Amino acid sequence: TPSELTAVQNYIKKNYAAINPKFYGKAKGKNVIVIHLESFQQMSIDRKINGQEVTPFLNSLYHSKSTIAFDNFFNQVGQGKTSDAENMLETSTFGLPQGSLFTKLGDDQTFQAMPAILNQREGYSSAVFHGNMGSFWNRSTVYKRMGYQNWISGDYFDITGKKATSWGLKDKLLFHNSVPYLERLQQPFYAKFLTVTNHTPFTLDKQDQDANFQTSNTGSKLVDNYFVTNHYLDQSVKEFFAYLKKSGLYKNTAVVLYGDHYGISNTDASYLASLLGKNAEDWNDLDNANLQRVPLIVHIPGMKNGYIDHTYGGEIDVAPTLEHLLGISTKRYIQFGQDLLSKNHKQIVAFRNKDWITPTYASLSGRIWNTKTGQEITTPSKTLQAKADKIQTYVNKKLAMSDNLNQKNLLKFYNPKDFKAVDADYDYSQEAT
Ligand code: GP9
Ligand code: MN
Repeated sequence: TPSELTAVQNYIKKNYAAINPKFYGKAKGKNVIVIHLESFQQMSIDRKINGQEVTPFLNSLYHSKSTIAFDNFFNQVGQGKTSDAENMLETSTFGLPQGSLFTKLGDDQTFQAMPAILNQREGYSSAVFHGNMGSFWNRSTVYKRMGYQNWISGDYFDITGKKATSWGLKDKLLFHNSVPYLERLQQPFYAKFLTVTNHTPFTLDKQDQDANFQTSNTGSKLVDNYFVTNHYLDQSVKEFFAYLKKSGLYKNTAVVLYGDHYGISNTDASYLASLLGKNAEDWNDLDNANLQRVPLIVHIPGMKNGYIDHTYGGEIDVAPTLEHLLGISTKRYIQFGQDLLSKNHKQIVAFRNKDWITPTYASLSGRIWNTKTGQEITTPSKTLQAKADKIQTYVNKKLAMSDNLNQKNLLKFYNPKDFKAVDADYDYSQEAT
């Protein structure tokens, strides 16, 4: 009901983190390309195996002076996995406590999402490119409701034989075969590429493997294969950047790269111990939580004061961060995240299961850890317990507010300034293009 909406609005008003004038509008007017790095974890960045970098190209982007990268950026997905990550990035609201918002609510949900906001505020066109069939995760319906003008899915591409894995068109082909569609987009555009080759079980045909890259020998085939598909993903992004430069698009385009969630689950994570300089026998919950870091790399050609930012944040924070970089104010929207570049960012990362992590402490299944020392605090002092309780209340409230908004579709009642409701009247069939 509208009164429930008022409660959310009041909460959001208090949650708002002011813009940072140093970065506001840094990417104004540029095209935006978001590259969703499937299952790609921060621990692979700068990782060397047998003396060789796993992802040399991503590493070069990560350290570029034209990049703001985040090394304490966490995935916050629940059971909706990729679709939860997408939902957070597009809307700055959480996925659901159970299941995928895309599939459970997508058919009649009201979204106030990036494609519509960028279109209405700055005249952006929009498109998603992905090598799996259009109906997966209910995308064909959800994207319309988010205001995506074009949805170039596996239904458009030849995905027969060795051109695809079981998750869809291989990444190198996805980038390559998308070019004719990308070049037809009116600029500025907001385009998202969802990669798939680095998806469990991380199998890759010999012909696509780099004979010069020798992977790990951890005792887990899954882990060893993970680095092989990491490396392939890296090469595919490198090839895409080469195209962007050659076509001239590069100069006018901000590229945002992020990992959606872990590739190596907690069951296999201890096999990473030796690579990470740890003892497998001592592997603990905090080690697992630390591995929930995924990259967020914001590359803005022409920018010279890039750096690696240590702010603790997560996927919920991307939309306000990106909008502010584009010079689009966000105060009027219902967003649960905060601009990562804001001086007022709270640095409390809420996981979907109500666990949380901050630069000093973490709470995992009800146990408290010191994030700095890596030790569990088995008997917290009164002061620390009070502090942890306060953070827990904050986390619970944030998730509950988001769930209330989404489960009751409250945005249907909300009319932000100058926002025209999306009419979802897009034709995604091949014939339409
Ligand atoms: C499917 C791909 C993978 O199209 O996006 O989704 P996931 O299994 O990671 O949720
Ligand atoms: Mn995924």
